[in-house]
Amino acid sequence: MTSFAVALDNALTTATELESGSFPADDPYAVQREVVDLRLARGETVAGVKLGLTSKAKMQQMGVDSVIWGWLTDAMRIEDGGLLDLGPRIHPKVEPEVAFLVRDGAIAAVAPALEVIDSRWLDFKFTLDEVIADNTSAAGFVVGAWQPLPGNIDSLGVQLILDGEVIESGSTAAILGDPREAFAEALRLAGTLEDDWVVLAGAATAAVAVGPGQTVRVEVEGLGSASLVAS
Ligand code: OOG
Repeated sequence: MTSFAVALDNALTTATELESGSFPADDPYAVQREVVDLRLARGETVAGVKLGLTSKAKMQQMGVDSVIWGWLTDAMRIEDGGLLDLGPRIHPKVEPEVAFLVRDGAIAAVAPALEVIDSRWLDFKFTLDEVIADNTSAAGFVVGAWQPLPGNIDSLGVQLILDGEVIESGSTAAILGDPREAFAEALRLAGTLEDDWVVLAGAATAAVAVGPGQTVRVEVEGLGSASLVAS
């Protein structure tokens, strides 16, 4: 176990930040795996994988320019309409996404989804290697009702709604031109995708900070919505 992984895990469990530049990472995905293994050792199980920085909006917001991926665990799952407990978080943000359900290595269904990201790096300022080591900021996710994959999955309107007000809007086209591309990338990067895993395709818009008492909802044209309440 590297001291880098231990420091990231400590930042996660104590909701404290690390400063960019504090650790060298020769192989950031190996550090990420160690960070996830520490979670699994505490009894969490793998629930799927997530893609990050699949949209230009996110690449610009974060100042990095390549697709990254990380692991989702069961402890990150928030039921649709459920509570996001801010207590153990540092500076959570929410992103509107679509989720895919895996069956036989392929897409079995799609749903509107929210991802909660909570970088363990101070002020969300990190290098590409640092955000990869930090399991790509993964902190939580909400998946709405599963639907059959529509033919126009590459051109659905997406809205992020904070306390009833639309604050970000975009299209599933922002996700690598077609969110199915994100699924293909996830399969390529993870090597294998297991039945019933969730694949989060990456944000369709920039991320938005969420605070106590706020309700966040994603609406994806034709697919419905999913929400959480921060407390
Ligand atoms: C990195 C994770 C970004 C996405 O969907 O683009 C991400 C970050 O912005 O902290 O998950």
